[in-house]
Amino acid sequence: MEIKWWHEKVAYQIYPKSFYDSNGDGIGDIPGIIEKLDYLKALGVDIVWISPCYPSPFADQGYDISDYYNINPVFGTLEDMDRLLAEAKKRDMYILLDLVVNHCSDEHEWFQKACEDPDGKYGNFFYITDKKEGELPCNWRSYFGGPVWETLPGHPDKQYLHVFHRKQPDLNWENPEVREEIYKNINWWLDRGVSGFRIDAIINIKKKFPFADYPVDRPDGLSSIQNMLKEATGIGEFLSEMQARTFGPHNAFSVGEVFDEKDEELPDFIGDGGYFSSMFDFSTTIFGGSPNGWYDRKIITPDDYKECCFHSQQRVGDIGYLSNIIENHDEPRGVSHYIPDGDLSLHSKKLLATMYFMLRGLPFIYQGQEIGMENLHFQSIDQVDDISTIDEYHVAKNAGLNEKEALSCISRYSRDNARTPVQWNDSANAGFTSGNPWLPLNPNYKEINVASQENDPDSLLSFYKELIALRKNPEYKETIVYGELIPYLEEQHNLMSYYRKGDKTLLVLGNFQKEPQTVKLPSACRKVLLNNYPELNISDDSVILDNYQAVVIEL
Ligand code: TEU
Ligand code: CA
Repeated sequence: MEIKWWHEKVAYQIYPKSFYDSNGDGIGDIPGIIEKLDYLKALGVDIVWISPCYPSPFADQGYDISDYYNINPVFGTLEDMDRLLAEAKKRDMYILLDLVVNHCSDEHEWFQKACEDPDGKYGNFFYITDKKEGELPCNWRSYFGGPVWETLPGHPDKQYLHVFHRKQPDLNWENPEVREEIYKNINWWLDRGVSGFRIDAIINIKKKFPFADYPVDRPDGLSSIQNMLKEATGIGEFLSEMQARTFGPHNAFSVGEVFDEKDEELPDFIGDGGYFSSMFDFSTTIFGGSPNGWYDRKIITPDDYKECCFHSQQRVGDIGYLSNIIENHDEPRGVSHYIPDGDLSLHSKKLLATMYFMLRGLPFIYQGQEIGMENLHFQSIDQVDDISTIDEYHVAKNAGLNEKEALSCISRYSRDNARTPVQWNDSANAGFTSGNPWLPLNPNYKEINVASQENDPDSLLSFYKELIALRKNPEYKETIVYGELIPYLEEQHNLMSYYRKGDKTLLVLGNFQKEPQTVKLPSACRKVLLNNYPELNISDDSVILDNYQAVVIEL
């Protein structure tokens, strides 16, 4: 694997609406990000990915872009963005933007023009078809519920395709003019000083033609998009063209939101000269998923968690470099998701942090994760803002769940869990805003907040700093960044342990349960590099790990 500038880094995701509000309108903004750059620098972060901050009607929180060349006034101005890029540069930090090009907003000029003249140039920027009485071109279900087809505004005889919300019409990647527009925009941002992109929903850009029905998989009579995607071939032509025209020549970093790729495609996606620099490992986030919806998901256990991580690590090997996460803006909070109910504690949060952070790959921290922010417990569906959660609530109710049951399933998986504002301190609204926050805060901010953890050497925040410092320690960097990952005692229940082997041999051990657990050692420990307890009960050939104890030792 060719060595690149991003391999040794640590990345952090900002969801701008909920990060930090500088002007009291209740919505986070770019000046707010600038104010907190020193906080991120002190944490040890190098790369910052900012979820969409472009003009948008916010039908899907900015993942519906109406102008690719500007900043949403609610977040600031283009000058603010330039200032952010300059301030980041001063601190040796790198800014990534979100590239949302499977679709744009229905309020984008292109779509407006397509509605004015569906047979003209812009009609061909989208997938527009003639309507037939009582019949859709195909039975695909949009990700947010209902058919992917919607009547074209002003044209009752025509319809357009949207795999997400109806306010997110899909762009027609088959049209070279569309691709040119996209590359032009990417290069425009890269030339402005952006270091790369996180690439949204990218596997959806290649559709299977002609439009056809797939097996119905829910009572709504529709079929999941995934059923179509499995049969759509040829995405590689688009992705390699994009790489060659944009990221490649700029030596930019790109991380793809890629799902369902086959083993044999991995070198094309993330091998040397692949479509992307990296892609997220979603194996733990999608675990237990059901075609029926969230209400029917299997709850993940520590053993499942471990198997998912090891499986991804093994299939990627040294073909490329995964980006590792425990949460993002589409997921519940990692600590609430992966730590069994009832076991949440400072120790278990530190264990989870250790387990994923020491994997081979680029670790991403999602805002608030470093202080252990937890899921919100929804009292009613009226508290929910997210369109995906509202859809899943109805899916659960239509399947026969009562209100309480439906609410409990969406509470577990809702995207809004991760979208509540960052908890900066214990003052009103957690110091996030001096106004009214756009989404309610998690009421636990009095206990869980940055200020209370900043000067506490035992806090989760301090532990994240230790993890990052270990990754950057010149003595261990080579091993942690590039070393091979080999599972150890894989069969031992509720134990997650693995070697990292490079010029050193490290062993990462985590007792994923409350009861103490004895673990045999393959050889004597030379040095304890990290421990979420003050003590370690260790001999030459074994160690007894306490309640959710996690350690990294050198052999
Ligand atoms: O998500 C893509 C995606 O595949 C979603 O279906 C995701 O699995 C779902 O949101 C879970 O409920 C990306 C963005 O990350 C997401 O926020 C956007 O809503 C979506 O694309 C559309 O742009
Ligand atoms: Ca604001």
